[in-house]
Amino acid sequence: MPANLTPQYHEAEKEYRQAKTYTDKVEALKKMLAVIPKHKGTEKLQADLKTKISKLSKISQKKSAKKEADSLSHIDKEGAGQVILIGKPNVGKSQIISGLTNSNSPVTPYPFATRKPIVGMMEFEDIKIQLIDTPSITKTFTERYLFPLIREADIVLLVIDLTQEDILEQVEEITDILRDESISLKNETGEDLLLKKCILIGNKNDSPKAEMHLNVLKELYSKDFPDILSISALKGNWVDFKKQVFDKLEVIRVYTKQPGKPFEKGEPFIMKKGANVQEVAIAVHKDFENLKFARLWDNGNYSGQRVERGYVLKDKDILELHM
Ligand SMILES: Nc1nc2c(ncn2[C@@H]2O[C@H](COP(=O)(O)OP(=O)(O)OP(=O)(O)O)[C@@H](O)[C@H]2O)c(=O)[nH]1
Ligand SMILES: [Mg+2]
Repeated sequence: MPANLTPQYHEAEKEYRQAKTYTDKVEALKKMLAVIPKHKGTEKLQADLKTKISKLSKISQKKSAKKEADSLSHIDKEGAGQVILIGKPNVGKSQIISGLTNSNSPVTPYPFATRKPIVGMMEFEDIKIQLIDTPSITKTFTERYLFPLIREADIVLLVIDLTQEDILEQVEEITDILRDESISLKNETGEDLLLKKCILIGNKNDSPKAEMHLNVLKELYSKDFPDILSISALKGNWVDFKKQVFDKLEVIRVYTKQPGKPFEKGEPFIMKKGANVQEVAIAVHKDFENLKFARLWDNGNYSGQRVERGYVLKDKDILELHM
């Protein structure tokens, strides 16, 4: 029996042939199926269309799931450094992000409220530091994309709930899970281990039991974690927190000044601790590769004296570059 296909069908088929993505192909196939004349002569064709739709839908779903996982496993760095907060459920990671940034990360009394990484910018003096809130990590389930995110971040904040009796397990569970992925948060050496700079954050220090638990943490872990800090994200006492995060990033701020003009404070250049005059000059502009000399102002010893290219800079130094 002839199929007697209609112009609408041919139109949809053309769309199918021209479709570039699996999603578009599936859409076109569905249109073909909708407009195909329904009679005996097209039964085989209808069945073929259904099979194709089912096959291509599966591929398309797989592709978009992979795409999503890929897109979650990287976050572009912004500001003076990228800081990732991790921990077991309900320890207060989202409370920290909400207290310090403009991001609205849901804070809830029940666990697993955070389902996707959430990025916010924390202000510290005249710079901004990027914080990432993450879905909780547990033995039973951990999002795979968290591992590349942790690897890429500049520092890790391991957040512990000081109100709970299981503070040691909280640390061990997370460090074990990361170790299985060759990531170490502890102050140790090990072949093939990626050592991450980490601050152990004991949260909820507004609660009565917190102090005792903090002391236990310090006693047992001060070797593994040279930086242990207790906070109350609820109360929002952020001064030490911000300073400690900045220090741990091990960056310095260097300002520049135009020759012959008074200093006007602009955006600082963020450099790795240990950077010298030449490195800052190149960061300012590649033409400064041929730097002749520089003058330095700091809050102590220098007020415009010449410094060598190899001079190692400190946080808040002001440089005047001469070509
Ligand atoms: N007392 C006290 N409670 C806090 C503090 N910080 C957070 N909380 C409470 O702890 C609960 C969990 O906080 P969240 O910020 O949602 O915890 P989370 O680590 O993001 O947890 P999930 O994303 O849901 O796994 C909420 O009820 C908060 O109000 C704190 O410093 N003190
Ligand atoms: Mg959360």
